[in-house]
Amino acid sequence: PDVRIDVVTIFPEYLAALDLSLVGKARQRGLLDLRVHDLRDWTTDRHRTVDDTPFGGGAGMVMRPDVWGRALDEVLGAGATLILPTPSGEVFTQRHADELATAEHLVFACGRYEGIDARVAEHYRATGLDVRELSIGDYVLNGGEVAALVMIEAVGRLVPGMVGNPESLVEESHGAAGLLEYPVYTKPPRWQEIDVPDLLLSGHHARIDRWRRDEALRRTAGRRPEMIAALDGTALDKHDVAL
Ligand code: 6GU
Repeated sequence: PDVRIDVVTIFPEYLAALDLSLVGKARQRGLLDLRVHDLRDWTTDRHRTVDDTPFGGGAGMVMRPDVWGRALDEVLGAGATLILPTPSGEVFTQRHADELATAEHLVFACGRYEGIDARVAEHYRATGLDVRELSIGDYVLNGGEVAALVMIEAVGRLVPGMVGNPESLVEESHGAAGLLEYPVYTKPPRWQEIDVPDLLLSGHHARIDRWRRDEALRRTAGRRPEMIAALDGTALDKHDVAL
């Protein structure tokens, strides 16, 4: 396989969705070697304990570094990238997805409770591994499992051979243009008394391209003004709509 992904979690069933869709097909076709592990397999006590109370006090429980250490020592290989999904991480973007799609081996360590003892990230960084603490946005989830699903789908669809139509990788939101996508329409041409814009049925391809760019610009300015502010000086020209 071209790509190896391991996920370590106390809820392996949460990752069942990976058997479906593009990721599932890539696995069936042998492009992707994806394995999900139960962290409790590396516990040593009768109760299979993975957490304990925080030093310094405070609410909740913290995941123990010794259990994570035994798990990760076994799952990590020499060239692996270790991903720690955490709301305290850098915000995961398409740039991270593009970069991680070039890695040979990704290991996701999914924390629950108040997080994983900070020495885990520190230790594996000190061994020279690429360790990434990544958040999927500014809201709080109960654990890293759903975040890992999000990142695996974003990375997985970039793996060569996983997307049927290569054009769909080029022409998409957050792509090269740095704009949101234009609105799309299909049949029927009239639905709930709403018509598809006439121009799209006209066959005037140059005018359609112009209209789509203007709609993308208007939509981006309205919904994501910070993306317009981040465009470089060459991104807009005299033909574009005034924003
Ligand atoms: Cl990666 N984990 C958790 N628990 N909450 C999050 C998150 C990650 N990203 C956004 N919220």
